[in-house]
Amino acid sequence: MQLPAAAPAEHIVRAACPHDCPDTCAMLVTVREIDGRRVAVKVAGDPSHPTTHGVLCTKVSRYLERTYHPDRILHPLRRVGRKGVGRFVQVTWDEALDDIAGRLERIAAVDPQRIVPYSYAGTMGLVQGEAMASRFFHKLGASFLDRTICATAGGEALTYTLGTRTGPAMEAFADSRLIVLWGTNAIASNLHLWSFAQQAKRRGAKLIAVDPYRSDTAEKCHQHIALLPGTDGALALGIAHVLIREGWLDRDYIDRYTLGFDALAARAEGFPPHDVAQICGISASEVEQLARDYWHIRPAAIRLNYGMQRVAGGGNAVRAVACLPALAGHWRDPAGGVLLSSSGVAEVDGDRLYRPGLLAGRSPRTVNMSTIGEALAHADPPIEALIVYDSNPVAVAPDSRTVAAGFAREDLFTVVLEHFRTDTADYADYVLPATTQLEHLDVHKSYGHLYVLANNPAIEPLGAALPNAEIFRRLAAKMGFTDPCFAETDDALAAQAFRRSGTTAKVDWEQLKQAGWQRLDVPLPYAPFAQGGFPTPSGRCEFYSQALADLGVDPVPDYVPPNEGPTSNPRRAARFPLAIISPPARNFLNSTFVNVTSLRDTEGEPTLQIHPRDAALRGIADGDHVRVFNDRGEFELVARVTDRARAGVVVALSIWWKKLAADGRNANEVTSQALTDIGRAPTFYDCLVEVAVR
Ligand SMILES: Nc1nc2c(c(=O)[nH]1)N[C@H]1C(S)=C(S)[C@@H](COP(=O)(O)OP(=O)(O)OC[C@H]3O[C@@H](n4cnc5c(=O)[nH]c(N)nc54)[C@H](O)[C@@H]3O)O[C@H]1N2
Ligand SMILES: Nc1nc2c(c(=O)[nH]1)N[C@H]1C(S)=C(S)[C@@H](COP(=O)(O)OP(=O)(O)OC[C@H]3O[C@@H](n4cnc5c(=O)[nH]c(N)nc54)[C@H](O)[C@@H]3O)O[C@H]1N2
Ligand code: SF4
Ligand SMILES: [Mo]
Repeated sequence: MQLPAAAPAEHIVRAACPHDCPDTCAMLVTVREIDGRRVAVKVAGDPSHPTTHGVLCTKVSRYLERTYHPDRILHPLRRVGRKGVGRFVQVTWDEALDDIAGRLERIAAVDPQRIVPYSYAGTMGLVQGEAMASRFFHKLGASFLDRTICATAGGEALTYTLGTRTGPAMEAFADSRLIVLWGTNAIASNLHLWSFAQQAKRRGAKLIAVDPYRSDTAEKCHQHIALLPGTDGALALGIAHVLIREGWLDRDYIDRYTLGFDALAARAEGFPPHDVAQICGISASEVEQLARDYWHIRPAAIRLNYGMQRVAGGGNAVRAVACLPALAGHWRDPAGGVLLSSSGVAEVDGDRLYRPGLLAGRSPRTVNMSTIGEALAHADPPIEALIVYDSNPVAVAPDSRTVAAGFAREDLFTVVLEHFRTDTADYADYVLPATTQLEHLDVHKSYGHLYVLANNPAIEPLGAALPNAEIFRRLAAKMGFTDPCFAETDDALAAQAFRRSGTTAKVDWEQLKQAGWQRLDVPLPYAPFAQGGFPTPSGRCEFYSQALADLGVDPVPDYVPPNEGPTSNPRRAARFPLAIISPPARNFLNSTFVNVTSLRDTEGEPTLQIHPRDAALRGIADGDHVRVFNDRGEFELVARVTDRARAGVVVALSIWWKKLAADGRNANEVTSQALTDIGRAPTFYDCLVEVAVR
């Protein structure tokens, strides 16, 4: 850990928020010298950073409460009780790592693919994320993990259409005249984009939310289109239908920069507003009006978020929406187009950072993290060891009963790197104490803006905690991995994170550490597709994708109905008539922060928002304890009878720690392991249930 040797009594450290959030804020940490120790006394947003604007969200404003939490795991722990119970004894690092290395070596001697990493975005840092970890697993020859739990349906769909993941700059939303917030509760999950949308609103822009739920964000928009979950593809094709019918088309843009207009027009022909209204559970005039606004109010920007792609047809829906700006010519303006993710812009040097060369010609099987329940039960060869870091699968993975049963297998060896005793840590054979963002070094790109950031360590690691990269470095040493890349420091890892070409050509790690953040080398203003230039195989915006056709997927976006809905599965819908969605709670970040008391107190308790009509049909009154169930499982919450939930849809803001809920369960008891049409991703919001008073 490189800290200045003689720090002044109080100083500011430039840092970055590590969380899985598109805003990737630049943070300033105030550090005070107390009794010869550095203590972080304040975190704040960097006022000079153009998207952070000096503001951190409520969650990360409490980062000190999280870091100095009395429940932090500060020493390695070995399990002594039954799996799931969470009884551990403290051991030394050497004891833990010797035993872990021995166990992994014995399994690897039979077949290293029986060892599986399980990680996601607990930290988005490139160093503490996968850098040393993937070197370790590559050298070992462990199974690959397909990291699909969040974004691959939309991310891949967007890439098939536009060739990459980018869109208008976050700041540009201030200049939009029409903003469609499509499947996003930006106030909760994209606060800084919301503040640019607010600026636009003050200048007279119209804001429209497309969301089954009247979220905090939808409530503050001029209009809210409350469609049924999983029907967005139909709505987007309905808009295309009207645009084409009315000739509201940028013919020049379509001719020069798109591929497959006729095929898309033929498809959209089948989605007249009246039919779309039936599918989406809205009115035909809402479809007509949205299309009219989308053509006449310019510039028009769509903020699409991952909430709308967690359904069977999530990939096709994202493709359908992503075609709209090209039809109407909105990409011509920096404040127009569609933003799902900007993660394609910064160019990570994967070969140097992750060293796939260590595989030395082996090509291990791939395990999909979204079906980990199924994989733990039936994978062949079986999974014998799981190394979990930056993730809490027992709380966040779908079909939780199956997942928990898998983690409970006595013949499974599980190591969890964590800050806290999460639901997952309770199943570990070893829990290894990891540092938080204040205690380690990292480098960050963003999926919501166009900057890279440095995270300088502010304080020494608490207790015996170690950064993830150091844990994998030490484990590599114990396993006898002597390749020089395992000796590289975190600083050296950060320095090789980005390509020395393209948008990251000018990123200099020494400078970045000093400055805290740097804009990627992209034009200002940023209008990535103003003159086409789509990095697809055809160089055009692909309404028609040959690459999808080659995979046996429909090459033209279509409406793929939910797996669990009245049309696709009427028998199931008769038994379980309500669709449940479990989108992010404002004061949690996935399952992170649920154990921070002040934030949990603000969220209160797990609640189920239910429409008065649906409540009346079941004799449910506000405040009743209700049971939500289907054939996969059940969980309990307190009913909130409110028309914020549209009829037919119930809302359980998430993701609660199971053990902090009264019944020890959360929304993933009822979600399924079914995957999306594109991207092999989970379908959390494609789920039918019934609700009853307990
Ligand atoms: N406070 C907070 N911020 C977060 C997170 C968090 O847990 N809490 N999670 C982070 C993560 S991991 C991610 S991936 C991002 C983005 O995460 P997203 O999942 O996009 O989250 P939101 O934008 O909060 O909410 C999505 C919205 O989509 C709506 N929705 C659900 N189903 C459908 C549908 O079928 N169609 C449409 N149109 N809308 C639907 C929900 O009602 C909700 O209002 O947010 C990140 N930021
Ligand atoms: N029902 C339902 N389920 C969902 C969703 C939903 O909307 N509804 N959303 C889905 C989405 S979008 C996502 S992205 C996933 C998120 O799932 P996960 O990626 O598992 O996210 P978290 O639940 O926040 O868990 C991250 C864990 O990493 C730990 N961590 C943080 N930093 C570090 C570090 O530096 N080192 C180590 N070792 N650990 C660290 C945290 O303490 C935390 O326990 O959940 C998915 N599950
Ligand atoms: S969670 Fe998001 S909004 Fe909050 S501080 Fe981190 S990056 Fe910023
Ligand atoms: Mo996510």
